[in-house]
Amino acid sequence: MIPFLALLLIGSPYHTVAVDGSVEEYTADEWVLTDPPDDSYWGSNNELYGLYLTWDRDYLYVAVDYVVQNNAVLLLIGNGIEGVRNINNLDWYPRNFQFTGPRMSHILALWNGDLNTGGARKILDSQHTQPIGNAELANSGYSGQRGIFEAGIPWSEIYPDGVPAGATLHLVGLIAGGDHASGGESMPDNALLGFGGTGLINTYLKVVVDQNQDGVPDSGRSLAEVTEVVTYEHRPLKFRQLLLNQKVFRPGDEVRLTLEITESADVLVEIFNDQGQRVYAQRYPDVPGQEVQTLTWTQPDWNTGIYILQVLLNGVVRDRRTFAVVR
Ligand SMILES: [Ca+2]
Ligand SMILES: [Ca+2]
Ligand SMILES: [Ca+2]
Ligand SMILES: [Ca+2]
Repeated sequence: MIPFLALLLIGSPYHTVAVDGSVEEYTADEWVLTDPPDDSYWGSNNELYGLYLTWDRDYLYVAVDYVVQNNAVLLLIGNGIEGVRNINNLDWYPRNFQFTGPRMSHILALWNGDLNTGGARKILDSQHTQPIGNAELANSGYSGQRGIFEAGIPWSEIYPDGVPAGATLHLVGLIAGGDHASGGESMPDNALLGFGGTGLINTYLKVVVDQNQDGVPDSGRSLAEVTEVVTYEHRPLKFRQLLLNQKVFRPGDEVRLTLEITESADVLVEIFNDQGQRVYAQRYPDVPGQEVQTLTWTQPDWNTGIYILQVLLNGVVRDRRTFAVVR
């Protein structure tokens, strides 16, 4: 057994592969996900077949085996430090997916099998992305023709402040429609991903990059040892707490809203007067779930009257509080 195990470890990270749209160089061990060839909503022209992954000291290498026609292929990566749980408001490949568990910090995408319309970007916040510097990209697919979307991403771009001890990635591959559309195919499979509406993602490939916690991507480890498919519990988005600090305000008073929600969401706070006119609106993108948040602002010089404060989560879940302004 021991010589056999030793053999298995050969060819595991560090392994430098050519970013050329071919998966020939990957070992069987680096073929980390196999997805059914017939489980896409769209049928055989829009399928994910598998994911290959390895790394060397400087680069993470990923390769998506896919076919698409008039759809987008996405590979989302969460670095475990930062990112978003809703990618529908991004300035690049916005799609109607929400992520339970890890936040997504990097996105690789292409449209209709064409890398000229694609690339690799870092997700800065719920609206902004920026191209990953020095990313190597290659694609051998065409519209309706199976191929490989392969990328080499510098660790220094995934972890600009250095690889953290115990670094762990989460990845999920998706096929989606056009801007703000959802999807009908994922790898690993996601039981909550239907078609249309918001695509709920809670199952990922988890990759422990630094198991020995020394702040350096590990070498000499089998990918099978450090990868697993994990599912995080999806909690329906709702309010746990919504408190307004006062029932009656005077002009100049600080308004303090205490908020706790079950899942991370975009929060829109609006105030309406008793004529139904909106007199205040403030958007807070990607407010974390399961944490008490305090939002404060100063009451401007409004008229005496009764007002309704409305808080809207992801544009769908709402709650309201009534307050008065006196002079
Ligand atoms: Ca290759
Ligand atoms: Ca598939
Ligand atoms: Ca699938
Ligand atoms: Ca290490």
